[in-house]
Amino acid sequence: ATQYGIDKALKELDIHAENHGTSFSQNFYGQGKMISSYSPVDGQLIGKVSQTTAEDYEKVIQEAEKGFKEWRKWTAPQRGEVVRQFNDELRRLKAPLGKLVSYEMGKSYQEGLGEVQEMIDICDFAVGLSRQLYGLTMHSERPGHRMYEQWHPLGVVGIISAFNFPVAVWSWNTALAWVCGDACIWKGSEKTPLTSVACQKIAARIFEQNNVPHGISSLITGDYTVGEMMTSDERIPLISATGSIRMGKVVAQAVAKRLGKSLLELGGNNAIIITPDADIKNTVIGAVFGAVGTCGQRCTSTRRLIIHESVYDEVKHAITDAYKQIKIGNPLDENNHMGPLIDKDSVANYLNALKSVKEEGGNILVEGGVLEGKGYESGCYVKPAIAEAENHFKIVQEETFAPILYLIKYKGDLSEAINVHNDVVQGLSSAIMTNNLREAEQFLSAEGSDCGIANVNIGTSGAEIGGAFGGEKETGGGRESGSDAWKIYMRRQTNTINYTSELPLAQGIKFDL
Ligand code: UN1
Repeated sequence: ATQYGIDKALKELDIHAENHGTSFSQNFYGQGKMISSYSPVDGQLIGKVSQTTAEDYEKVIQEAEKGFKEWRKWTAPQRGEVVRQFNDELRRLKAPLGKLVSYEMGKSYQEGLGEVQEMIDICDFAVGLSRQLYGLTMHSERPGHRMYEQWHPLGVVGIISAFNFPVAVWSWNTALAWVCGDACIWKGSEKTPLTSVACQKIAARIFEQNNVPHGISSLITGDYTVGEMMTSDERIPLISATGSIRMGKVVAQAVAKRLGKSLLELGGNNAIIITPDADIKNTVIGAVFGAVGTCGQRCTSTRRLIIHESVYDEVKHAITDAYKQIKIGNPLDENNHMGPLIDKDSVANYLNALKSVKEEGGNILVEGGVLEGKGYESGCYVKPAIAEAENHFKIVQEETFAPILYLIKYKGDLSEAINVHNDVVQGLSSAIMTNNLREAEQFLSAEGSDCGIANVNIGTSGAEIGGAFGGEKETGGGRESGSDAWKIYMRRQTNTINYTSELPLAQGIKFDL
């Protein structure tokens, strides 16, 4: 690790061996049991944080509520100015933060930098937004009346994020929620606690310099029991949660029970349809990056290729050939394409999936397996695998968070491929590779892809922050990041103002006294 400058990065981010995991300001505290963070890169202990206890949480929520009451009085451009300064700090610390993401989570350093770039981009977006947050004006049916709507800060927002994008997903939520005037409490993944601590330190420092009230950025740490403190808490009007479908169903029910709002970003089972008119060279790049990037642990990772029979063999050979070039190893070494899985549980899931696909009659084209020996001591490095399979296989219907790609053949026209494509419970990201205008438009039409994201001639992963990010069906329906995703972080108020000396009723109702 020292060789790749991890010690220096930790120092620049002010991360020590023991950082308490609860904070509503620059001061970390907490008495809970210690969680150790081991790097999947080399198996080394990076540091420890304490799990948030019920008592710790109570301090955080009370401070957040108190802070919100002040923060909502700041103008949105004033709040935007704080986000702008926070972003300057992210730009300055891009390299060390990208490195820590790579070391604690295991994605390639380039992808770690890319993730911090997403934070920078959403902050820029949020700063611009702080002078917008537009509401509509309407024409009243009554004379001498003005009608319009305005957007007010919502309150305390609870953010639950996953290990795979340990910093960007937090920023998609917070950058918007902060300019909207909300206080944010973040439970990062207990698998990547130090990246959370690093982010909280940056925010708390900039906030303190600007006299932002305490509790506008808070951090809590731990397993699902800590998440439950927020989901069941009626003081939190919005819970934004990213993770598995199983987790999302639990969160959604807990929040709905108290009539709170939830924004859910759950599993994907993303496919690329490859038609007879596809550009094969670009298809290979898009599909391989989509399948092995982040070691197959993006919610947008490519899991299925649905290939027309006329180009099936050509695509199959091109992809299997490309897999031979993939270098697996320390993700901080920029010669490698693919780092480790997050932990050994994840390796076990990967192995089980490979076993299942064989049992269900799949044909393994590129054999997977766990890597051993020098450089692979953490036990988390695996080979990316490819299997020929059928869409209805139980294992193909599931999201396995690992680099396993399924090849599925279609014979008829594009409608058949779209049927196969949509025949899964998830609906996050999708793509078609074709130079045929009719096919591309059919895929994007109401009868086409049923996903929240549908691309033409690019892969399924690597969305830009400017669009709304999220998906349909069991992906949960939430939208984060760009477009008008900010609206969920605010409450809408419709105002009607009568400036006459009469009091006419709407709908022409007569009521004389
Ligand atoms: C995720 O995997 O949770 O579109 C987010 C992408 C990234 C974000 C992925 N911009 O692949």
